[in-house]
Amino acid sequence: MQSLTQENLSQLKQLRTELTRFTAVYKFALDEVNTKINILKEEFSYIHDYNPIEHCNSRLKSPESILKKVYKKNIDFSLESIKESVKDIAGIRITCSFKSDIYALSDMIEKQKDIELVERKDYIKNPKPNGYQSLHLIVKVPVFLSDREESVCVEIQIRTIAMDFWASLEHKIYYKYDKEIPSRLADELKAATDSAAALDEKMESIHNEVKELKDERENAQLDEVFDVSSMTATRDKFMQGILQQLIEKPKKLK
Ligand code: 0O2
Repeated sequence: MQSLTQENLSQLKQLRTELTRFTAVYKFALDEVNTKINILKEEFSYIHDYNPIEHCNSRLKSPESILKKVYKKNIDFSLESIKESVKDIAGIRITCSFKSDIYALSDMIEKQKDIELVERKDYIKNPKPNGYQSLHLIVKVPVFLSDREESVCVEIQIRTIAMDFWASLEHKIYYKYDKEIPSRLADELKAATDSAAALDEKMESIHNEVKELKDERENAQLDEVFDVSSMTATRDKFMQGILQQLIEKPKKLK
């Protein structure tokens, strides 16, 4: 890595200040996507009796880590090139209970009219060599400012609780060993990702079985309420009552 000159350093300082201003628009984009996710979450809680969203966290990349990425990717030190090349300045991570929820949720997000899908990386269907699994979407959302409209990138990572557990542990190990994970640990991590995937499969199949039982029970209850034969019997009884009254009334008049 080449050392920084005095000129580079003062350029960096200036860029850092500019970056703080620059990231404000990403915060607004994050707010917009967070609102969308919260609406979905609340709609699910009010209307459906099941919520696919377990947790949702968001973060803005700090100016320091944006600069690190710029340096690592050898990008021009200009806001225009950063905007073009660093797509995860605004990031949202959503954890779902089950794998099918991830795809259902990403469909709901992708279908929204004001969302433009820029990139979709499916590390669930194609896990990374280390075992990392997650669905990554890079979307653009419009941000309406006082004097202009900007289309801003937000990275959305969607994964199950098990995938998230694995990724945060791997992340800690990765930094603990300064990105050089000993091969024994790397193998164990790889085995752990298979166990996490098996757990996801098992939990989802149990969930589906429980759902089927619940649906069957609800259908049986509905059948009872709307039982045709008992409805016919009630109607017949009602009609008989009216007939009886009609027959008895003239008698009383006599
Ligand atoms: P941070 O601090 O979490 O933001 P990019 O560098 O984003 O332009 P890349 O690497 O192809 O291009 O993007 P990718 O594969 O979509 O990964 C982006 C983010 O996914 C990473 O952001 C991590 O958050 C997460 N991620 C990707 N691979 C792994 C992995 O193997 N393990 C874990 N734990 N997380 C992963 P950053 O910027 O690397 O870090």
